Amino acid sequence: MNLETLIKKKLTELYIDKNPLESPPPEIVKQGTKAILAYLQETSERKQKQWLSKLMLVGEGRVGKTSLLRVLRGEKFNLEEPTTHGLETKKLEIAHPSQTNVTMQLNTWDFGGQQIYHATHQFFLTNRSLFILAWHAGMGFEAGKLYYWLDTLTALAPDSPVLLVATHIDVRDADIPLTELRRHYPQIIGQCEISSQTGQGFEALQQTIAQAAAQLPLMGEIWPSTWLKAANVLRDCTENYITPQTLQDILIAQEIDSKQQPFLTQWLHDLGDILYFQDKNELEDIVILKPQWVSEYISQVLDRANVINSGGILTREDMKKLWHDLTPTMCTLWLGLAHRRPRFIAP
Ligand SMILES: Nc1nc2c(ncn2[C@@H]2O[C@H](COP(=O)(O)OP(=O)(O)O)[C@@H](O)[C@H]2O)c(=O)[nH]1
Ligand SMILES: [Mg+2]
Repeated sequence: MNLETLIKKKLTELYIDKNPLESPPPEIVKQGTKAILAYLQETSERKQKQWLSKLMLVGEGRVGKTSLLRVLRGEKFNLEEPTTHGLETKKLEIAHPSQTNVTMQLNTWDFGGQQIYHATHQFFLTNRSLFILAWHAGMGFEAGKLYYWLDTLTALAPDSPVLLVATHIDVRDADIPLTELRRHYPQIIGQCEISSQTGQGFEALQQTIAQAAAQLPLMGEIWPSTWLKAANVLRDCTENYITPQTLQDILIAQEIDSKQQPFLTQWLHDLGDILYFQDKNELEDIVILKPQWVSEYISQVLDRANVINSGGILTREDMKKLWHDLTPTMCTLWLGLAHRRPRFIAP
């Protein structure tokens, strides 16, 4: 008897929660028999492993984040690397540390670090990613504000591994109380010391990233073929943002039923394909399909001299002027966000 017949006729209770199964994923198992069966039915037909996850680069501005990504990608180091504005999203391919012929793909999010807007943290620093927290060995770890960054990551991405990376070791050796830091912040998985200029330390960095990436929750996950198709439809959408209702309509058209939808959208959120905060009141009315677009908006605000001059406080009027092309719903959303956390950190 095939699975479908079982579901229709006989099988109504299925207990698999204490089994050491690789699949279904725990979030599906938690939902009970119906969700498990729906998932199994999907994956039994056609399924595919996806070697995908997300790598976030954080740290102060000019410490060498963009440069280290360039070198990891095999691109040339640029001594005149221009400052990153907003958020740069790209991809990094890296060989799996133990599975032969498997290339993992990391969606990399590289932030322009010198203009940090508090509200962007709750937007962008999503959980279930690998974080690289970079600091400049020549300037010292205090200038790198490691405690600030580690506290932020502990609050917003408590389940994510954090790899410290000391850059510029061609200038000075890395000096840091690593044991003490690791005691305080168990998320730290270690530290790599590199020079993007000389290439020193990159082999170890590559290996450490590969080991950590291979253990990320979504890495090597089995995707039902309908989920893959729906994910690609969403990736190809040209809109910057849509409503949750439109998202639902798109997914229904792709044969993703309402029980599966929250899981698929959570995966896409964790991978950085979309930003959809299903459990945050002021953010749950919008699905952002182009995360870079949000950061461009925030950068516009930060670049405005009057914001900087007034100590980083943005008035409601400023905001209306800046975001005049947004729909009223979007405006309300931004205003709500800004009022919750009305201060910017000065450069
Ligand atoms: N000597 C040296 N210069 C570096 C290194 N990494 C980055 N730089 C330079 O430091 C500056 C800032 O680097 P960038 O990658 O843009 O920093 P980001 O703002 O953190 O992305 C650029 O001029 C880079 O060329 C390094 O390891 N050694
Ligand atoms: Mg940069």
